[in-house]
Amino acid sequence: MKELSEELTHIRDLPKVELHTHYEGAAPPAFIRGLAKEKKIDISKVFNADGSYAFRDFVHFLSVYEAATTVLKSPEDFKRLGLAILEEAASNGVIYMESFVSPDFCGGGDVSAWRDYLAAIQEAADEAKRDFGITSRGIVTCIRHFGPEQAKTAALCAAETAGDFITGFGMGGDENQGAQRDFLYSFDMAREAGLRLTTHAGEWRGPSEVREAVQDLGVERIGHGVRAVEDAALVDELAEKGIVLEVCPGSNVVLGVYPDWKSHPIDTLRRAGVPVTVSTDDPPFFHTTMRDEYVNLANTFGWDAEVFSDIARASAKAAFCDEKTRTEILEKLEA
Ligand code: MCF
Ligand code: ZN
Repeated sequence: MKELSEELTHIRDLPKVELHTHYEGAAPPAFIRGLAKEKKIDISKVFNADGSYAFRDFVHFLSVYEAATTVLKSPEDFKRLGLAILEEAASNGVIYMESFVSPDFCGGGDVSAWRDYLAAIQEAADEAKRDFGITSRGIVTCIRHFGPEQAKTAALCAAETAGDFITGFGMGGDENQGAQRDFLYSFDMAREAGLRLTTHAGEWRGPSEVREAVQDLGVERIGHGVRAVEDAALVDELAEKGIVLEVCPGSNVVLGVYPDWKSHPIDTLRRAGVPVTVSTDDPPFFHTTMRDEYVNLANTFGWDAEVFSDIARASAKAAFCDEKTRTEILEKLEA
């Protein structure tokens, strides 16, 4: 491996705030393989010969994700996974992390079962805070291609457990199916329960999808949102309203939203005044870490430590956490 310059080493090691990761999507392939072996479940199709996750394109990625998730059966499995994810993130300098968690994979949308899974997820978060110094929160997420009816069960789970740890509600999945407004009932229920809102938009569909996410669902953050760059008026609107983009450049390049890092619009959006943040999405799937994202951004766009510090502060300001926690994160970033 090429040695990093002093400046790049400094950038790589900066404290980071990560707002967009999917709980199961952060599972190392070896972790999933180990559970599959323990439980004697054959998910060999999920892996390449070299042991990495195998997928051809976005739609295939979604089905491989779901297949990998079938080995995560008990609350205890989710606790073990949580500890593994948070330890890895902390080793990349992440001091605060938000994860999408889905009742669909944790009890199938049943509120009482969800409470058991959530208790295990929270135990992992508490232990990781104690042992690795990383603070975390959960965003309950409905899955777009599972449809609006199933999303209502996720929203109910979210509303019933809204509090110190579950602080947001969101939507991921196949953006090419249905419309944002089909999920209004669920987003309204979550909003009424006091949850903060985000949704994946403008990853596969263009600017109109981002506009609909803001106008129809009233979200304050957008997962990805990068294709907003194709509409100058929308870019101005996002900047003016301070709508935060949870940008995951490595994910976009691997899934083929953009052919390479140079073509990625994160720098254009940032220069236009849109609040951009940086995340890994599903790091082992996309062969990335927060350190890799930082180094690639510095190499591609010439960003210096000041740009990354600005981004970390903007991320802390956009975090779905209480004000005391936000102050603590901001203090850690300054230190
Ligand atoms: O951000 C990436 C790609 N775009 C859309 N959705 C997802 C991504 N990673 C995971 N997801 C979805 C997927 O449907 O989120 C769900 C998965 O089943 C998990 S949410 C805990
Ligand atoms: Zn995502």
